[in-house]
This record gives sequence, C-alpha cells and structure tokens, in this order.
Amino acid sequence: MNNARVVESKFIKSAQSINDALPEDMSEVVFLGRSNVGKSSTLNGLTQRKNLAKSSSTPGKTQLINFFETRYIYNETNYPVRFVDLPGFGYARVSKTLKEVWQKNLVEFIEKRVSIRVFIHLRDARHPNAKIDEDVENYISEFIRADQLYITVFTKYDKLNQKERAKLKKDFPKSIKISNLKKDGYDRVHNQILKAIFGLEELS
Ligand SMILES: Nc1nc2c(ncn2[C@@H]2O[C@H](COP(=O)(O)OP(=O)(O)OP(=O)(O)O)[C@@H](O)[C@H]2O)c(=O)[nH]1
Ligand SMILES: [Mg+2]
Repeated sequence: MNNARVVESKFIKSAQSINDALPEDMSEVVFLGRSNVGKSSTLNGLTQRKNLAKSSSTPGKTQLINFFETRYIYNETNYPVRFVDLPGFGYARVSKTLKEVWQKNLVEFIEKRVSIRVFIHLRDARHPNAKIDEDVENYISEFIRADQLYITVFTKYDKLNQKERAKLKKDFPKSIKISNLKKDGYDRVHNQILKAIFGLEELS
C-alpha cells in the first residue's frame, strides 16, 4: 500500500481577514504559533515544496492569511484540503493579554471560520513551557467545536540533545515532534489531518 502523500499544493490567495477570505467550501488546516516558530517551513515540508510559503529568519515574515489548495492521494483516491498559513503572534515579553497581542483579524478568523477542521499549533521544542503557548492552547479550548481537531507539533526538534528529547516526550506524550531542517516527523501530521477530515484510519 502507498503512503498518503501530498501531490499538489498551490497558493490561491492572501486575505487580510475573514471578510476577504475564500468561500468556506473546503476543509481547512490552519498553522498557528509564535512568530519564527516555523509555520511556513512546516507547510513547505509537509507539501514537499521548498518555497511555497515564504519563510525567513526574521520574525514577522508572514503578515496575511495565506491559502494553499492542497491535494493528497491515498490508495489512488484524491483528498483535497486547504492549508492556511497564518501570521505569527508576538513574543510573550509584554504583559498584555493574548487577544491584545494577537491581531484582532486573526482572532476573528480562528474563532469564526466554519471551514477550519484542524488547528496545528506549532511550538518551539526548545521552549516547551512558553506561557504564550499555554495561553493559546487554553484559548482555543474555549471555542473548539466537536468537528475540529487541535494538535500540538513541536518544531526544531533537531536542536535538542538526547536528554532534552526524552524530557519533551515525557512531558508532552501526545505531541508530534518534527524537524523542518531534517524533513522529519511529517507522517504523523499527515495521518492526523487525514483522519480528522476524511476519517482515514491507520495509514501505512
Ligand atoms: N533548525 C531548524 N530550523 C527551523 C525549523 N523550522 C523552521 N526553522 C527556521 O526558523 C526560521 C523561521 O521559520 P519560518 O517558517 O519562516 O517561521 P514562521 O513561523 O512562518 O515565521 P513568521 O511568518 O515570521 O511568523 C527560519 O530561519 C527557518 O529556517 C526546524 O525544524 N529546525
Ligand atoms: Mg511564516
């Protein structure tokens, strides 16, 4: 049996807010997390496209809501989804509430967009206990619907030593760990997406 794989992903549109976003006619997977955590890199890694979403070492690169039409193939069947790359939220150094830090447009999109089926919360494996990420997890849990899945994905796993890896696994047993540098850990992310949206179980 073949692995499920992304065979196509193309940029469709950038939007400023939910008001000028695409029609809600396709299931969406959103990538959210702090600036510079690796949202755009993860989207590129999952789709095996080097520069589909613009990534940069300077935080704040992605400033709009970017939509990418993406097609999986599994067992000769097409599974279309939309990947959505979001601007990052700021660093936690200021003592503002999450909603003040995060742009109003983004909050509205995340809370109201009916077509969102999967939230992929990207967190930096080197800072697993960042308060802002705990705030985000709690915040999403307040309005998440029964037809939506929330998953935690730690990026930059390549930067951890053995001891740090073991601790992360122990502290966050359900999380997925990936490296966009090594292109590693994507299978579990694909599986979760396809299971949540299409009910596909245990892909080989
Ligand atoms: N070592 C390592 N570097 C990574 C990884 N993921 C991303 N990076 C680097 O981190 C930096 C930021 O990556 P982006 O993908 O642009 O991050 P982003 O979250 O989209 O950033 P904003 O759009 O500014 O919010 C880039 O220099 C990437 O090369 C990873 O898994 N390992
Ligand atoms: Mg980005």
